[in-house]
Amino acid sequence: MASKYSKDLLLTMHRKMYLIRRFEERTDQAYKQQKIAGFCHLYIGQEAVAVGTNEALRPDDYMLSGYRDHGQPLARGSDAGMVMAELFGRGTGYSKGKGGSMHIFDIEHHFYGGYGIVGGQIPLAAGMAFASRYRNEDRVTVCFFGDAAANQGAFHETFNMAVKWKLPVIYICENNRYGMGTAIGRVSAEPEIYKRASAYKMRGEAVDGMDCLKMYEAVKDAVEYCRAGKGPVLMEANTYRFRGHSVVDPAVYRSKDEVEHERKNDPIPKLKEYAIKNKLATEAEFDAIDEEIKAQVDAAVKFADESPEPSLEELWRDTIVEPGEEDVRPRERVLGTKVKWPSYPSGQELKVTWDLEPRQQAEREDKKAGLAR
Ligand SMILES: Cc1ncc(C[n+]2csc(CCOP(=O)(O)OP(=O)(O)O)c2C)c(N)n1
Repeated sequence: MASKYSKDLLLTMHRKMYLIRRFEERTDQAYKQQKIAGFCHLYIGQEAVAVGTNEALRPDDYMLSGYRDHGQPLARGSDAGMVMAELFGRGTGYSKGKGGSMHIFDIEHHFYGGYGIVGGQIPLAAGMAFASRYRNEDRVTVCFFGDAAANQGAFHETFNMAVKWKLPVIYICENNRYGMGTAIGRVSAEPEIYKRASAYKMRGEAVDGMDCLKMYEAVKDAVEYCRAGKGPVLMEANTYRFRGHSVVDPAVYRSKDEVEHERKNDPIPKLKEYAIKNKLATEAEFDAIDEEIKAQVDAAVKFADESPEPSLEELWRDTIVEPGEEDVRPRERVLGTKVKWPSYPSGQELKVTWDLEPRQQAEREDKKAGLAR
C-alpha cells in the first residue's frame, strides 16, 4: 500500500531531526571545549517528539518548553547560528547571550521559552491559551515538560483550570523515564502520567515518542480537538534521552544494557527506513541532506565563535520593558533580515464573546452530574 505521507513531509522531518542531533553533538563538543558555561541539557534521543509535534502545528501556534530547549526552536525554524550564539553567551544570540542554554526565546517563530524552573511553563501555557481564547483566535498552545515536572503542584492546579475554561492547550509530557538521576517510577504514585488526566475529566493519551510519524498523527488529532473548542489534552510521549541529564552527567544510574536497548529504537534511522522502504526517498537523498545539515551546523558554530560578547551596558538593558519601547526583534537586530513580526489586538480591538463562567451553564452541568443542591 502506498504511504499516506508525502516525500516532502518525511524529508522535512528527517532534516529537522538530524539538525537537532547534529546541533546537540556539536553543543556537547563546544561545552567540553569550555565555549559554553552553565547548565546545558541535550535533546539527543528525543528529536521525534519536537519534530513530529511541530509538523502537526501551524506556524502561528504557540510553543513553550522547559530547560531542555534547543530542539523545539530548531524544529520551529529558529536560526541555528543564533541559538548556538545564545549557548555561547554571545551578543548575537536570541536573548543577546544573557539567557543561555535554558532560555531560548524566539517570538518570531512563536517559541516562548525556555524555563529553568521545573514545571514553571505549565501555568504559563494555560495563560497563553487563555489569551488566545479570550481574543477569539483559533491558535493552539503546546507545552512540553518532563516526567518529573508532572509531580509539581502547578501541573494539577493548571489542569483543573484548563479543563474548566476549555483552554486550547496540548500538554506534552516528554517521559524520558528519569528526573535527573531518579527513575520516575520510584517517586510517582501513578507513573503512567497520561492517566492522571482522568482526575480532571481531561483527554489523556500515551504516544510512542520514539516515532516521529506517531507523534505527528497524535498531535494532529489533538490539535483538531483543541481548535474545535473541546478543551485541553494531556499527551505522554514515551521517549528516552541517550545522554545524561545534562552534559556533565555520566548517567551511571542506568545500565549499559538499558541504554543500548533504547538506542536500537533511535527515531532518526527509523524514519529513514520507513521512507526508503516505501520508495519515497533514496539513501543518496538522505546522504545529501545530512551533508547539508553538517555544513549548516558548522556554520552555526563558526557564527557563534566569531560573534562578540555582549557589551557591559547590556547588563542593564532588557530587564524592564518601558512603555513605547521598540520590540527587540532578534533576527532583524543580528542578521538584518526583515521579519514578519506578530501583532496583537489592542484593548479596543478585542472582540470578546466568551463569558468565562456562565453561571447557568455551570448549574446545568452540576445538575447533569447529579451535584445540584
Ligand atoms: C522547581 C525546581 N525544582 C528542582 C529543580 C532542579 N532540577 C532541574 S532539572 C530536574 C529534573 C527534572 O526532570 P524532568 O522534569 O523529568 O525533565 P527532563 O530533565 O527529564 O527533561 C530537577 C529536579 C528545578 N530546576 N526547579
